[in-house]
Amino acid sequence: MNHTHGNYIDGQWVCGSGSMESRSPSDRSDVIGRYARAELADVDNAASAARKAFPAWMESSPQVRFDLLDAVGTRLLESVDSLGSLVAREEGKTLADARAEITKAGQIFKFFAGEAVRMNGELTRSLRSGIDVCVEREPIGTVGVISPWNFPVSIPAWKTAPALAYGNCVILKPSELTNASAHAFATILHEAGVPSGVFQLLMGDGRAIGADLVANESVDAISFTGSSVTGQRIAAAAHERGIRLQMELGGKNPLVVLADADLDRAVDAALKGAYFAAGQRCTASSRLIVEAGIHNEFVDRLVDRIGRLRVGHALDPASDIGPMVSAVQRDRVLHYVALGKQEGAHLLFGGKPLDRPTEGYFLEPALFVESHMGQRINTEEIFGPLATVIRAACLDEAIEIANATPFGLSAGIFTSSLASARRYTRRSRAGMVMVNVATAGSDYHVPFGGRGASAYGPKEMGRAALEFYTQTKTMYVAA
Ligand code: TXE
Repeated sequence: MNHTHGNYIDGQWVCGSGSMESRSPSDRSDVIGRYARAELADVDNAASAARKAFPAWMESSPQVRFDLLDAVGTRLLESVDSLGSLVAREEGKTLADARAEITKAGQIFKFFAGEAVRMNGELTRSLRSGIDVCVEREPIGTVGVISPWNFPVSIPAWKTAPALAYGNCVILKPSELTNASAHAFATILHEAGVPSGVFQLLMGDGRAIGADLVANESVDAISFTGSSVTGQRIAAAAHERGIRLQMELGGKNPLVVLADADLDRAVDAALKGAYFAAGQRCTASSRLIVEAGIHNEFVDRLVDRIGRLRVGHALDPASDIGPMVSAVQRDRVLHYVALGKQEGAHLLFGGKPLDRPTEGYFLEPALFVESHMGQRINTEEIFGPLATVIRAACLDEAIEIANATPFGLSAGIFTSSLASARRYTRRSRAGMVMVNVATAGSDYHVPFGGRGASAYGPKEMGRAALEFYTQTKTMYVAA
């Protein structure tokens, strides 16, 4: 295992002096590969290659951009099994989840292939006679994409695809925990024929290479998904330079279950929303707000289902949940389990590390009950298989609890009352609201993103992506 996989700069695979090893969180003895650690000079080289490539890419025919994105989409869809296995092995999500992620990434590229062709402007009459006004959309330039580990292919895809479709160049800085997945994604773009400098990959530490990317004067915009703390650092640096910024920063998503809900469906959505993907989704249902009349029955049924979840190696098809991505993430969840107990919540199920035949970061899914909003386990993002149940007397109290965090990404309600559902959807402070649907899971053709502390800047995906990845130019034309 001496080979080092390089960064992708100006159409070449480049290795510097340093490298990082990627290992499976399901089995610490499983070494996936070695990956080059970018240096400051690599950031400079990538940024100037992008600057050089931008004019031709911006001027390229929409058909050229359609063809490239369509080819990338096809290759992603053809590699659902191989790339899915790699993502499961490296990130720790189950094979089924990983395959679904690659499928979505492929579909996103196909969608934005079409958007490249549909990139329309606006033609209108001036208020002054004899003058026409044309509002044209143009790309911004070089976009730095800084991505996390929890969706190591689909998040780079949903940022890269619109950026390229609208004529921008991209420099991707993936999480250092999922270099193998990012390298495989870059390989697909390379093989599909992306022109040199239009898409590049820089692997390395966030605080070094990620920060250098934000600071580089040839980078015109940053799209980031990750933690609030890192988001604040990036925002400070981006504002200093006055560049365009979009951030997706996680959540503390409420799922309200009213007494008139279909309990089977509500329990199923709570279980999957809270625990699948080991709770490592920004849209995970981490707070289950249950109306008093059905509280006990809901909890009994949920605990029964949690007890039947199989936690194991991500590549084992029998596993419902894989390991945590890293020791840091596992210890973070264990810290919150201890904190919840100290704060007086009752740990009804789980919360302990699990031994499995291979050495990995396995955790028993945890459920706290008798919990309330005065506890930090209900206000801070934990990002693991840990959910709380909070009792609510009525719909209005449930809404108040649901809105009582600075976050506002996804919010759900289970009820058979249209009136209750509409009251909830109107009063929710989240960017995405689900009625009788789990809080996790979203489509690529409509806006994705949150409010408050969950997001900054324009939404992602669908037509909303146009807002971030293009800028308008207003032309006044007289004959
Ligand atoms: O995220 P970081 P981490 C949350 C979740 C999780 C916590 C920590 O709560 O427990 O974040 O995860 C790069 N300048 N989410 O430490 O640090 C870094 O290299 C520029 C929520 O992995 O935010 C990586 O590529 N870049 C979430 C990316 O930022 C920097 C998904 C994210 O890393 C940088 C993942 C810097 N100074 C974690 N420091 C979601 N919203 O879905 C780091 N990076």
